[in-house]
Amino acid sequence: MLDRRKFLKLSASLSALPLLPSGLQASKSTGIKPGLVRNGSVISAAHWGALKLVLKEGKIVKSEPWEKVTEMDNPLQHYTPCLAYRSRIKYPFVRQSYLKDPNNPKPELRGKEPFIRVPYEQAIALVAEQLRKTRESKGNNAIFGGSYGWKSSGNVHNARTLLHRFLNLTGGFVGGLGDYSTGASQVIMPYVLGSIEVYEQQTSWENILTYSKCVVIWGADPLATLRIAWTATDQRGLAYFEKLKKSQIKVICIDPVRTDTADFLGAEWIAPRPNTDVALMLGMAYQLVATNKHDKKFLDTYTTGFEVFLEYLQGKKDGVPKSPEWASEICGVSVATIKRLATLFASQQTMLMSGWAMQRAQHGEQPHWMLVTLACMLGQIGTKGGGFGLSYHYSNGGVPTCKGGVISGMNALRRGIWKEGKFIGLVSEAHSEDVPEWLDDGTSSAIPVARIADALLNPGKTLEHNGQKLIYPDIDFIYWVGGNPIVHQQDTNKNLRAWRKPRTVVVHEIYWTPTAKMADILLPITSAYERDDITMSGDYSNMHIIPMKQAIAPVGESKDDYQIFSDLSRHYGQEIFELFTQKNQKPKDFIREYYESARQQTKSFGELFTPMPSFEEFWAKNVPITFQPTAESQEWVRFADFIEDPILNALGTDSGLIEIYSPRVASYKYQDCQGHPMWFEPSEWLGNASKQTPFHLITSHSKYRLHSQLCQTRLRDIYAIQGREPILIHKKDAKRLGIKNGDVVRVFNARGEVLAGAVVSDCIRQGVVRLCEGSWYDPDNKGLCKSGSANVLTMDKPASRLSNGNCAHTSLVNIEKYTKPLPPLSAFHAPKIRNGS
Ligand code: PGD
Repeated sequence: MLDRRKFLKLSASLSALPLLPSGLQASKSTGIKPGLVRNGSVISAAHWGALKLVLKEGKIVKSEPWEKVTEMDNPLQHYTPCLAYRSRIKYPFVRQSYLKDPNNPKPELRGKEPFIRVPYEQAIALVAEQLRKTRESKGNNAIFGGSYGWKSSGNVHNARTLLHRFLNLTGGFVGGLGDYSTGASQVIMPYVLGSIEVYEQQTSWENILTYSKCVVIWGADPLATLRIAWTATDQRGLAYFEKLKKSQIKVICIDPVRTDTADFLGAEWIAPRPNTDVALMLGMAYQLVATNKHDKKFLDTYTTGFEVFLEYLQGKKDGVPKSPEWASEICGVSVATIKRLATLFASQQTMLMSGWAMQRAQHGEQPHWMLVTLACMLGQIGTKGGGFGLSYHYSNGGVPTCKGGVISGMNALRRGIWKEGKFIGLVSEAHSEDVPEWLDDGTSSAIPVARIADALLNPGKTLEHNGQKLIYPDIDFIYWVGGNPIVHQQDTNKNLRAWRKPRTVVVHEIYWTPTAKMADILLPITSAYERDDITMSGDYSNMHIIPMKQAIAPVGESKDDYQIFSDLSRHYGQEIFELFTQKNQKPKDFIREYYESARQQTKSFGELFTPMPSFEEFWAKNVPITFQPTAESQEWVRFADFIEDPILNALGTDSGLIEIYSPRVASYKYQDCQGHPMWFEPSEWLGNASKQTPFHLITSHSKYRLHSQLCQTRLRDIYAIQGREPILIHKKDAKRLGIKNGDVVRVFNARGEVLAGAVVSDCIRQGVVRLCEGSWYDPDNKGLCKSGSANVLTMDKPASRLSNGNCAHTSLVNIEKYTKPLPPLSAFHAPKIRNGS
């Protein structure tokens, strides 16, 4: 809680007269926009935190965290000087055949033939005309605007929402359901717990440090993933892990890899085979029942369906008791360890912190459903320091929420109704975005995000999804902004076939990413450092409001997504332009509006509160505002109110209780996701590894990137091996294959092949290899990816009929030493361009 002394100190500092940053001056000779800092510093933000950017002669020369809150360095914060300038798309481009004849654009040549530089106005007119043509000839459901991606921080320049705003106004589009991060969990958890759970605030770290006796980090590497957050990281999650290290709390990491987090915390490492955690948990659950250590009172009071699950657990239905012996055969963890862990967890306050990787797999609904079931059997949910948490590794979950103003952001508005080329008005509130009334041909208005390649290839196919039947629309126009789907989607070769099907692909990108190279019409975008914006930090903590001041002039002819969509809106008439721009507002007007509305919220909070100065003062001062947590938020326990009174504070499930058995899920009669958590054998795992594919591939998130972002910077020099993405391999496996540390290897399966650089180690389970996702796809003329993009090897199957989540961590591969001459990388260069630079 903020005491009065701190409050007065803060008010004094905030009421200081705004100082103009040193060197604030216009320069005609350098072309620096008036108002930009030429020599000095500017505050901005990225997913990797609030940044202080140092400028020299109008160029970013240094980048560092605005505040230091942990001893751990976050290397992502230092590479803005490189990120701002390297691999930039400087001009609008159109693919050669598309420019020649958009009616016969030879989509099979997409990504293979040269681009031609065109004037900006021509590119805009072409997008407007071709979009209109597709709507008229094929309907709104031929336009895919799902456009998934992590974009950049900033509440105004929110690329995907801006795209949706524009596509909504001009008639509608096919969107995406769910996300890649938690595709399986966010669908099953509402049935089990009544909320998606994965993006919920966690029991506060203060409680963990005071009351937990054991912390289990299950399939997560928070030291890597807490370097970033959806808004901008507040960095406190890492600081709490530092405190965990200093505490007496026992830490256990269950993961096929001995992660940086495990090493840092000095944790006990338990390495199951990938994709077998459910079997491991079932073995523990069996042991709890066998030793009468399961909490019957908790199960009776707060859950439903345990008896159905118990029959399965004890093998009453299938004759297979899910004993520690049975589990050990599948997961490769010893019987003694399974029994010991079950006893340990039951005997003391244990917090099961799970990551999301294990649900990014075939049958991905099961691990978190089973984890919740195990936690129910332990009976510690809703208590201080016990239970489970699905977001301690992400966006600083568990950092107490601060009391402060909340900055809102751009919205997608509602769909415009058009008749015979005329705009009639917006659909009523009653017809929200979720209502597919505008897709009048019976196809689906949104498809699960990871089914995109399948949908492009199979129009008209029926997809079972979460109790419904969806029909794939016939997509003929892809509009993508703020994402890198050629890298993020599984099975790249299938994805490329799919992307060569529609007539038109429009992409807005900052960099020459593999997705940008697959565009027909390509518009160059400013980076976050070339535009004004505003963001909050923390996601759960709402700790800071950060001014994101433009630091440098736009590179080349790049423009903001907002500018481009505003210009496109003009092609649809003045009314659409005014609706899109909210009566010709500039980005700065939105920033002011969001700030002022947050300031209004805080006015009712009383004097024990960090005050927000006027917008002018905040903007001129160029310093983030920091809010403070309250005593209540520091003591907050997830599910405490439900545990206190499960009738008054019932969960949002059908029964109001935690559903270990869900009659509704059972009623869908899906073979691959039934009424309670179960072990299913994946189609590719070590249990069916063969001579052709003996290794299980896991594709974790790199600690040196945010997915594919930052891949082109000098940061890559720190970790790449002979320019290739590192692949972690156990030393015994490497020895058998004659592979040495630093060798380049070929990793392959029936889906494709990549080059990678071997890191030989004992910190990975034998038979498992790890190649992090996100390296920019870089094919040679036979399709061998020279840089090591993991998704060339992964499978594009749905997790199950329930969620249709992605299966990024369910693949078998082979690996061999690469002995041919090394092909040079081309991933970070511009492709062939005619008439341009
Ligand atoms: P990013 O690399 O962040 O990956 O996939 P995602 O597409 O989000 O791509 C963002 C792109 O947006 C970058 O190319 C960046 O330049 C661009 N961009 C940034 N700012 C702007 C802007 O203002 N305007 C425009 N127009 N563009 C901008 C990530 C996805 O990958 C996710 S979320 C997950 S969880 C999945 N994880 C895995 C995995 O674990 N394993 C595998 N094999 N595959 C995965 N794929 C998924």
